[in-house]
Amino acid sequence: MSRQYTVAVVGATGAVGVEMIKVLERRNFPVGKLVLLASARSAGKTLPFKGELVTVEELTEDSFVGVDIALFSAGSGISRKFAPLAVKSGAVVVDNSSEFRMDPDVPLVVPEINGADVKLHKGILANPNCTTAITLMALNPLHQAFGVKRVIASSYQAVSGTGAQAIAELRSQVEAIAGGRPAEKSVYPHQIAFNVLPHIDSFLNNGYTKEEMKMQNEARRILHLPDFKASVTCVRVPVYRAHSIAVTAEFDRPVSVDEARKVLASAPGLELVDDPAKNSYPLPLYVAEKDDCQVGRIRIDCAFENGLAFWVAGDQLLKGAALNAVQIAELI
Ligand code: NAP
Ligand code: 3JN
Repeated sequence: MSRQYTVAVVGATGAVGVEMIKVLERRNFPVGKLVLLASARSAGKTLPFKGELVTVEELTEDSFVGVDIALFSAGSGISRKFAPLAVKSGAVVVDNSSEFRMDPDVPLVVPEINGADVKLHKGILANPNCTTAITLMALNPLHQAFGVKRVIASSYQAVSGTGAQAIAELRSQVEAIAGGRPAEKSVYPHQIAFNVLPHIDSFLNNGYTKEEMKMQNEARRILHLPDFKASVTCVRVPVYRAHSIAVTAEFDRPVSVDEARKVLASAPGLELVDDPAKNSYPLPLYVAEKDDCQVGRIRIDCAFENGLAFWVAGDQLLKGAALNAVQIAELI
């Protein structure tokens, strides 16, 4: 019998954690034992896995005894404290937070792009930011063909990117407004229903947000391109699930729409959905719950030299988080 692993999911009750459990089951990951960890608030709750109910335990310093692989998605603070403890206990950690993404000792991996980097790990591997991962699924094949120089992009990010409470906030605001009641807000600084917020994560001194700078910083590591430049505006939209990104990329070499389509059509983990005459282009509503990202609206950019504009969408809970993390675990 092939080896079975004890796998822990940290943040098991969250928007990402729940998807991790489903992805482990769906991809038939060799899980001998599943350990579900969350805060004390969730201890005793049960979640389904392979036809059985697994009880959630409170995360403590002793949680990782006997754990082979720990998938973390409970935010940076939890990763900072508990990922090194998990490694000390003998586990390999795949972390979804930004805590270790820029650490040179921690590979930052999208398996379809730089899967070979996993072998450089010293116990912790990092999953990129979801908007970055989805953008690079389309940008990297184009980069391999034409050599990317720089990018200008705007994101349209679903509320599930903020977590379970934000999904509930959009739902309750929509219901309140439809019922003629005032919309109450607690997660976002403004009403999200019937609105768009050009504000994701905290603002930095340069005027960008942290979320916006992740694209440039993380892409440099994933693409192994230290001079890559990206100017990004991240926007929260009242969509439940799946992020979309409008990208203009400038390349070293001339590009054509036909060549770009050919390259994108054969890229792993990516589906070409690009027939504007038939109103066919990627939409968050239809890419939600799919493993593959989708790319379309491919056109020669009319402002940049050797420029191409395109639209890419993907389920950020899957390729942007749970699926990518399990793919990394499969590689190790
Ligand atoms: P979420 O829905 O708010 O879930 C947070 C999870 O963390 C819950 O399971 C929560 O447990 C757990 N947690 C919170 N405080 C804890 C504590 N003190 N001890 C143990 N567990 C604790 O958030 P999410 O959307 O799943 O995102 C989680 C993290 O994944 C983010 O912070 C981010 O770093 C990363 N990420 C998210 C996305 C995305 O699209 N959502 C994409 C990429 C990366 P309780 O239920 O017990 O509170
Ligand atoms: O807001 C989104 O759509 C994605 C959110 C990602 C996120 C949320 C809280 C903390 C991150 C992330 O993965 O970059 C973090 C983090 O910095 O760890």
